[in-house]
Amino acid sequence: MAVPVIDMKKMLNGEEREVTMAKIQNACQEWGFFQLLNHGIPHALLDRVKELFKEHYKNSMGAEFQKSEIVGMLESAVSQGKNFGTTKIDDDWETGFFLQDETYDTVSPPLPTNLKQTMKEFSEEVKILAERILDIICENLGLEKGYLKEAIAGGNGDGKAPFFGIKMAHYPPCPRPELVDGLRPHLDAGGVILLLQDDEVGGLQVLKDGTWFDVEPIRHAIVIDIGDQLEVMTNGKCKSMWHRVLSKKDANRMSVAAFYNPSTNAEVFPAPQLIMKATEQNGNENDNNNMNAQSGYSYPKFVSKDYMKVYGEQKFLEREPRFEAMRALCSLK
Ligand SMILES: O=C(O)CCC(=O)C(=O)O
Ligand SMILES: [Fe+2]
Repeated sequence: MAVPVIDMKKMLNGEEREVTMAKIQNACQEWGFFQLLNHGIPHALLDRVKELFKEHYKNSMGAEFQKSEIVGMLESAVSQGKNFGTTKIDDDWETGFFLQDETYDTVSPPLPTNLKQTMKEFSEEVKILAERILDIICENLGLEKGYLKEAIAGGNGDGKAPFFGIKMAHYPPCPRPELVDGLRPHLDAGGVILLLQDDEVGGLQVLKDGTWFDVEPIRHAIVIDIGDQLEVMTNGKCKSMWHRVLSKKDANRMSVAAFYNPSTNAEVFPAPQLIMKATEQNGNENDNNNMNAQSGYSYPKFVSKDYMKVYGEQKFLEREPRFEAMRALCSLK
């Protein structure tokens, strides 16, 4: 068993298209993670993103990281001879920044012009791919084309847009990888996440049935993963899965993660059609609330920003209390 790798070139031809669509659905439902090949984003652009970001790290980020809190925490833990046993430091061996359309000129450290231009190009391409994926999911689930894109854009009227941002991260070499993760286990909160990972240095892992699986580096692949809110919208037909990044002793890993998330005011709830379908499959005609037939699981309905607020405080904790908080809030009926 391995994290699925799916070649989108095969979507072009009739018979293979069907098989590929089914593979994507299976990956969304069983893994919450998959790698895409021939996804349409020019390979030369991906190479440029990586090269320029690595250079930016070397010139403007690496030295700062060595002065950061997490480096101090690990040093003092080691010098005090702390033995963590199976517990790790409750923080991440990671450095990076978050880019949104309006922060390209204000992000710190400032972006060199060529990286800025390249990231703008990348962001346009990755948005197109995100929307393509959402439509593939719609087709697989029998939802109208554009349903998920609309639901994620949220609100009413004009100016609807997803909450889109790109996290650019480096996981520098770590002297004691057994004491601290690059990024602690967590679920992503949002919609669909598109990730460009290092060509050579692995470390990303996804948890399935109690086992951590590597998301192996594949040059020019894009890793897709599903966030909590897309799981809600698809009534569990796409799953948000636990994942983490291991730190490495002698290697520096980079990753660029594009978050295509619901807008702050988007109303998040399972697609009524999918609830109906689940209810029919369940053979229970009285049950017309948000019930997922397979698990008996009922997803909450909420406004995206309310969820993100709670997630911000509880990112590395279990999810159910966050959903409970949404039910208690009852901001939407
Ligand atoms: O760096 C990676 O590969 C994954 C990052 C991630 O999971 C996140 O930022 O939520
Ligand atoms: Fe994540």
